[in-house]
Amino acid sequence: MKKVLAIIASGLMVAFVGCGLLNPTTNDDSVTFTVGAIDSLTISQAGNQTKTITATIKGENEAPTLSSVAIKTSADAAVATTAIDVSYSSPTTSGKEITTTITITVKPAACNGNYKLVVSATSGSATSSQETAFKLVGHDCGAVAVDTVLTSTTATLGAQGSSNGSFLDADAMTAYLSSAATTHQADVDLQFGSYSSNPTFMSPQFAAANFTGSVAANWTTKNATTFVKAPSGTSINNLDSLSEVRAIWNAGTAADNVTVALNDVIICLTNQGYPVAIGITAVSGTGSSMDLTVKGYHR
Ligand SMILES: [Ca+2]
Repeated sequence: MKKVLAIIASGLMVAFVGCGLLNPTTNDDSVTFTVGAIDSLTISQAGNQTKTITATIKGENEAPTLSSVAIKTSADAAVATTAIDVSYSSPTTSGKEITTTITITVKPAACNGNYKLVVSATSGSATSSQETAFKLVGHDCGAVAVDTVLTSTTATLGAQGSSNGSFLDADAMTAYLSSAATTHQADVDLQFGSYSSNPTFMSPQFAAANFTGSVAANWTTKNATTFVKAPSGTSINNLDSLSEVRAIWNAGTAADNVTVALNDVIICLTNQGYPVAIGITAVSGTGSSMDLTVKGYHR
């Protein structure tokens, strides 16, 4: 019977501790947060994207201490720093308020989805967190692994005087003649033509401004595509993984137009944010009548 009473007594003790009756706290410490909006960020396969916001944190009775700044998924899972990294400046204090600048770095390996920035601070006996939701777009890891094996597709491109299409959606490696290209202008990544007497890949934005007679001049969406020419000797047949294509992109200098010749490999950063490798595998005709056979490694 004594043992039973002892168990009941210890149970009551736990209950009192749980209710805080043995150690009452009566203060009005609290923390309030003002954190900038993040909204939507775009993942680029060309490199890191950063977003900088300001967080101001106020303590009711004393300046708070910033205890942590972290990125989590909307389901509270941790996020690898190889995908999304976060850093913050040493907070400045003004009265009972601190301010810090938070930098979120979205890396090519990040995946589309819903995330949140979690800022935690302590003031006196109060510890609180503030969650700021944001969304990442531009890299569907469900459909495309980070280092995916790319698909090879061949297309024919013609300069402005050719009967073959001058416009290419590199994401699908689909060539379009002018009227179809106008229909698909949001997807078109480049125009091929004889520019300044050189066979040239041009972004629709560059063509619209500089290439006389380009239908892109009348488009409402003129993609600002950029290109990197692979080092001489690069074979298009060796570029069947996204990491290989990305490595050439990262090592090069991007431009909105690039001259092309037989056996060249051009990395094109598409409107979808992906680098696509395009190899010139055959050339026929000259000048404004030139036709190219191109082989692209794309998603
Ligand atoms: Ca495209």
